[in-house]
Amino acid sequence: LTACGSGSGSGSGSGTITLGFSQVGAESGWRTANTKSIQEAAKAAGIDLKFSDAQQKQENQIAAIRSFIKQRVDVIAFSPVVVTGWDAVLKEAKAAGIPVVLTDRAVDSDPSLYVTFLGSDFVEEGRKAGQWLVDQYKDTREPVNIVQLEGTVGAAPAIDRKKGFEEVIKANPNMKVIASQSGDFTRAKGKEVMQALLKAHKDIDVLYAHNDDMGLGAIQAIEEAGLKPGQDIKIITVDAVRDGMQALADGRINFIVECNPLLGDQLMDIVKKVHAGEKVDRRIVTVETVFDQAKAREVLPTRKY
Ligand code: GYE
Repeated sequence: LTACGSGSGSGSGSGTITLGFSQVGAESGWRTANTKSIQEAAKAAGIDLKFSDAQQKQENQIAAIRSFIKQRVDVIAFSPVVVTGWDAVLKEAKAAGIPVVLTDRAVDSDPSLYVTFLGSDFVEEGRKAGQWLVDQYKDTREPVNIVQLEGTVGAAPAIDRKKGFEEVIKANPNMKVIASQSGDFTRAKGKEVMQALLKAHKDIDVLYAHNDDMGLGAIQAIEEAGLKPGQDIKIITVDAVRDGMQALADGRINFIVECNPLLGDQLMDIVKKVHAGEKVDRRIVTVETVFDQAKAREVLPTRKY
């Protein structure tokens, strides 16, 4: 017999923790930085990382998680592409006795099906974006026409960034979201959707994009339409990755709400604790800030991602 039923994960017997991680994809600069952070942190922590890229498809994530269960990894972590549809696979992990840690994005499953959720407060990010806009236009009596580029349909950051933003801009009755469409968090889609929006609406004052990449794609569309991003159309984005920060410093974006992708070290700490049977907080919120153009110029030289 070759099977060694140690019962404690994929067990080489060396005591090394095996972590199965299912990543959303490689859709944005944020995601690339997040992946790098997780891979580097696993290495530094001596954790054996089995990394799987789902290419933004839930079915791929479910297949990856099932394969981790089959391999009997010690801990499973994943960043769920969308909020719904995880009950079955989470129950399978639970039945197999493998703890699951959520990172970055939330699910709507019963919280007893996972140990903790490490990531940002996306509603708060949306509120910060909205608050900046409300402050900018506080003396304006004319209508402010806003277009919104939403993230992936059904994804927690898309749902929540919209919610927080729309909640706060209600304070100014002049502000109106005249169009809101998904750009799937990618630069290419951001450009494509913005091209269509520019054709359909001649009176766009503000663009709120749920991430830097869609904002950067939209900037190309705006420039190709002969308009000046940051001036003719004010632009707010979320993430604060290097390319976004550069555009902010250059005056083509007006404001960025930070969303921190460097979750690797915190994730590995959680994995170690969970594996050791220690208690962890059920919700761990990332600490984040906001950047205007002056602040972007100041921090850009030392920005890591
Ligand atoms: O803002 C976006 C990425 O889930 C927080 O996903 C993450 C988001 C991030 O594609 O750029």
